[in-house]
Amino acid sequence: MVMQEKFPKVQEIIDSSKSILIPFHVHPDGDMVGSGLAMAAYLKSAGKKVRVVSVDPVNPEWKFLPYFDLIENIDPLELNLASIDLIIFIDSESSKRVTRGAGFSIPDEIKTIGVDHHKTNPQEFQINILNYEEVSSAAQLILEYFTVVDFPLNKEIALLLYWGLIMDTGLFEYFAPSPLAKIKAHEDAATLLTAGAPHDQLVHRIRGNQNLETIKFLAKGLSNLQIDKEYRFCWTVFSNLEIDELGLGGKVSMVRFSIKPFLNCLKGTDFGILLTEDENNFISVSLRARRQDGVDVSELARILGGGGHRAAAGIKLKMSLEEAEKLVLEMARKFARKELKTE
Ligand SMILES: [Mn+2]
Repeated sequence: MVMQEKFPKVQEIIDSSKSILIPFHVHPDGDMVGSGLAMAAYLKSAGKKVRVVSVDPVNPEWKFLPYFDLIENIDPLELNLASIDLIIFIDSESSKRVTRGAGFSIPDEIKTIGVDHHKTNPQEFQINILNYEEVSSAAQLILEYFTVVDFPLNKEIALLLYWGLIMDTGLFEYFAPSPLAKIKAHEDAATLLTAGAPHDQLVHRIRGNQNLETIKFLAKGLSNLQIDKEYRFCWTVFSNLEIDELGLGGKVSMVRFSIKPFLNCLKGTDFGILLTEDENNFISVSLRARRQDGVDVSELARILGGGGHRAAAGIKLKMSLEEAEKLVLEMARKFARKELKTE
């Protein structure tokens, strides 16, 4: 893979560092948590002092993941970085993704490595392991690195990386960034399964472990779904009030994923939009394209100040839900006008 030439340098930087920080991106997803913990396990086995911090609470349902107890629910902005030699940003396009507000300024003497698979990544770190064409998750880049540096995959590491892979690929039902990436996702899955990743157990954690609030959230989201037939998209909106009524106050980021598969399944649409008020008075906007070779929703995200992939992208807006809905629908119609119609 293209990135392998950078791996010796990554290893050299890790070797020369004693104390390493892994900050999770906001709304840490399965790829962030699986990849981050696998990297932490590797660093610990190499005798490093490791801190794993997350500005947002990590889904408590994921406590079964090995090394979960390493995660500290702390905003990296509150850390004293004096003793840190190296920060490894995983699944994060920039240092701004790991905190809120003004962003995260890193003293010059601290080294930085980024490991990411988002096309819109501006490569601001000292070493950028970025591949958005051949892989579908950060977990696969970590797997590639472990393979190159001969770090043996035990069951726990395989589980963590497989968790990242299946969560980012929606159990392989996703749109891969390229035909090669689709093949590689399955090849890497085979490697991780061979090393002991428990597929059935993990699928059960995802599919067979819903609570009633999540199902009601999904039902509400689906009943709020609207369609713009002219511009060929659908959207659904969640207010904080509706979220509170469902007993999900403060937990919406954890159940949002249940609606996402329905944003790109409607006949007569090219893409779908989900708007939710999140815990910190931001409006969180998720975009999903209906076809991999259809419209590029990362373009719409970019216009609105966000980012992501061709078929899955997102934006955070600092405004009221009503204003956000108006703005996003207006821009979506402008965007749709320029795009080719697909059936
Ligand atoms: Mn990811």
